[in-house]
Amino acid sequence: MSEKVVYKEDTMVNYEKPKMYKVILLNDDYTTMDFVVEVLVEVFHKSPADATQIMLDVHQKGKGIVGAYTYDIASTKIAQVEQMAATREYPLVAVMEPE
Ligand code: TYC
Repeated sequence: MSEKVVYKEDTMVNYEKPKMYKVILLNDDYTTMDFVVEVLVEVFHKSPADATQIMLDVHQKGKGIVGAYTYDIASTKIAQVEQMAATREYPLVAVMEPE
């Protein structure tokens, strides 16, 4: 006797990859190099060596990609950069753009 399996409910599965957003750090003339490295380590979980390399790259080129994240995570990290910069009165800015 053959048996048929019937699922009571269909399950919708989203196979789409989430849209990713690049977080871009902008150079300025006033934020100290040490503070930028501190932000990259604390907010973006970079190693001190990677953070230093990214900071120098931004310093030389004017801007640089820190990483790519989902919209919510990128927004949160940008707000954390803004908060840390405001507390220390530095003009450091990070922005995001779709990948
Ligand atoms: N240009 C800054 C200085 O010479 C250092 C700096 C690097 C600032 C990266 C911002 O995103 C930045 N003190």
